[in-house]
Amino acid sequence: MRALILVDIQNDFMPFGALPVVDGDAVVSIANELARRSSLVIATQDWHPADHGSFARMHPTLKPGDVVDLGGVEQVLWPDHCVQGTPGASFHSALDVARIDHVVRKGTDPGVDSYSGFYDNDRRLDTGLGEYLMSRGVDEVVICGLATDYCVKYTVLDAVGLGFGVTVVEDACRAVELRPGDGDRALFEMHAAGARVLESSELT
Ligand code: VGL
Ligand code: ZN
Repeated sequence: MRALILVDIQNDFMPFGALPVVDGDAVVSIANELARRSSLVIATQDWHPADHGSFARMHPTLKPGDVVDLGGVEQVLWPDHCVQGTPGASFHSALDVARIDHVVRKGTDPGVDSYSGFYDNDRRLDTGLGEYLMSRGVDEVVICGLATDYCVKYTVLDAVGLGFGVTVVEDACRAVELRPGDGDRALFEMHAAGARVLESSELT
């Protein structure tokens, strides 16, 4: 049984959003096409409280892109984004949400970030996604969305670690690229960890 995981296809990661990903809206139509062909669709949603520790605003001397220690975990600081209940946290309006079977909200604890749809960054809190997939008989996941170098990467690495067969759909992902090349490096890491990296046209 195969499932599709759409990672953080939310307004704040679009070119017009608070944490803009270049060309982020290009993933929406491909994600919709993949969802039409999938019998089980999961979407993750970055869902932060307004005082989340990953927000640079919470660290007055620092700015987005700086790195801090957040509860013992190295944390990149970001502009405020995906605050619970705000328009920025909503899925892109063109995303076919009617096809989504299950939504995983993450990053809700102000003291720890959660790039992965499976675990918090300190790897203590389990979102329940792994168990959900296993309860549905899923052994294979196809993953795409935003951003390649953060939430897609960590979701993919955890899925591989949990023993799922994992395919990343490269043209349905875009990267933040705090440093140029981060997107390609992330794809290389996912491939090295055991994920297949394909174009949507190659997916059967
Ligand atoms: C993400 C940075 C901060 C992502 C989420 O969805 O990749 N990146 N929060
Ligand atoms: Zn976030």
